[in-house]
Amino acid sequence: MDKVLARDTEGPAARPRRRAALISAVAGVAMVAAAVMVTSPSASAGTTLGASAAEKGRYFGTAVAAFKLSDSQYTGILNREFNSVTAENEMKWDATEPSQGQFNYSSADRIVNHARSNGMQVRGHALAWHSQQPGWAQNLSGTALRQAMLNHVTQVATYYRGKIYAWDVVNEAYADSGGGRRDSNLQRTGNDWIEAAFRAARAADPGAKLCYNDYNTDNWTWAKTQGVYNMVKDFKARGVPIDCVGFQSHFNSGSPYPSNYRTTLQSFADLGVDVQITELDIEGSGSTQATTYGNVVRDCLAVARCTGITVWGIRDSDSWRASGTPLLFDSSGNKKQAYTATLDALNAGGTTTPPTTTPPPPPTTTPPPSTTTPPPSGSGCTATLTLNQWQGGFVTNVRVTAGAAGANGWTVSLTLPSGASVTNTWSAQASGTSGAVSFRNVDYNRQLGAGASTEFGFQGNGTGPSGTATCTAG
Ligand code: 9MR
Repeated sequence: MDKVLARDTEGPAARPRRRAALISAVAGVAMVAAAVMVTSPSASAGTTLGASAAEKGRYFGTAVAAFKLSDSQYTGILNREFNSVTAENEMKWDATEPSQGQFNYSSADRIVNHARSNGMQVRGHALAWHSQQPGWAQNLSGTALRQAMLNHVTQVATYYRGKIYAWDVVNEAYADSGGGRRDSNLQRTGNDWIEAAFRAARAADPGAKLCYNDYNTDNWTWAKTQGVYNMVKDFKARGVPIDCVGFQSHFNSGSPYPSNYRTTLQSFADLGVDVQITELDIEGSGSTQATTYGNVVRDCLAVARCTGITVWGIRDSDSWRASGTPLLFDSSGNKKQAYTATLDALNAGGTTTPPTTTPPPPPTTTPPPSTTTPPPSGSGCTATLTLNQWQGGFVTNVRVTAGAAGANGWTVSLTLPSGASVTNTWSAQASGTSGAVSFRNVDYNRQLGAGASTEFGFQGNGTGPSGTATCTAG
């Protein structure tokens, strides 16, 4: 972070926006930003979205399209109102790695350079996603796809190391209904693909906050929201490096702003992650739309760990849903009622205490098993269970370790406590859901070298198993 701070405060272009640049550079150390804000009040404070949000220790951002940066009306509003940007498409896999191993950052760099020279921070979007994959990745599967995805995460996060406030490491991995994972080529590489992506991102850029980002996770009662919540809870319990959850918040009549939105934000925050509103747009017009924008802002300000809001475009004509006029500026660049309601809500926000953000922990490697069962001396394997239990449910992670002869295939068998049942398994094939159950390797983790290990896991209802289980090699 030191290097970033020095870079951000040095250049002449950065000076006019020094306060915002500092916020950007010390995003992980909000108290410093607060001190700067207190000692150097600006005449523009509270008259723009970015300035007003900064007074509350938060950012106000927008999605930006690189090709629009030559539109002076567009950049005029961007530079005046916003202190954070997200590349609308330019950092996606198809844009940054159009051919395998050949990286192209030209469009993304235009956005990052514009942001940095105007004192704005950058949200990175998105490293691993089932959509907008280049054709070559769409044609991969299994280990080849897993390795390609991890390489992509590593390369892109390394290239932008020190310049990104928060990365959407994984985007939209949950199914629209049912609360489980979305089927995708990435999901088919093994349920642990998400945590593998987070670990790779942390190793590549330890200073960036690492987010999981999704849509239709705003309503606390929806199964999808609960599915993501349980994943984050499990990640926190097991030390998977996740720092934040992004709520896209594309609201319309089919997916309306829910009255329990604040509950959702607070509940996730209570897991020990920041929450961010990452792609906000609200279809509608006039006072109804304005009121909803105000409600969203008030909800974010009410949650200490809601660190910022990003709208998904500047003018209605810039929106992916332009006909729904969902943004804060009309197609001529005029401020809408929604803009005024947003600014008023920001200015009225109760607290001036910025969220206290803890710096992300150092890079983590795969956590060791909770008990140290030595690998078997010859053929065979061992299985060590780590249980994350909560009221009514559990996640058990299993570390399989091969003996000195290695393993070409493995099966873990155990007996679940009475009343428990398995609802979801990753990185293994389950047989049975209650009583005596077994888990067989899948393709990518079938072969284990001498003493090597792999992890799989399962989720269930009731009381989960812990300790050790029987492991059979072959
Ligand atoms: O706004 C983006 C649009 O220009 C692209 O055509 C589209 C392609 O998938 O992606 C849009 O942005 C999406 C974002 O990356 C992820 N969440 C949903 C957004 C709206 O579709």
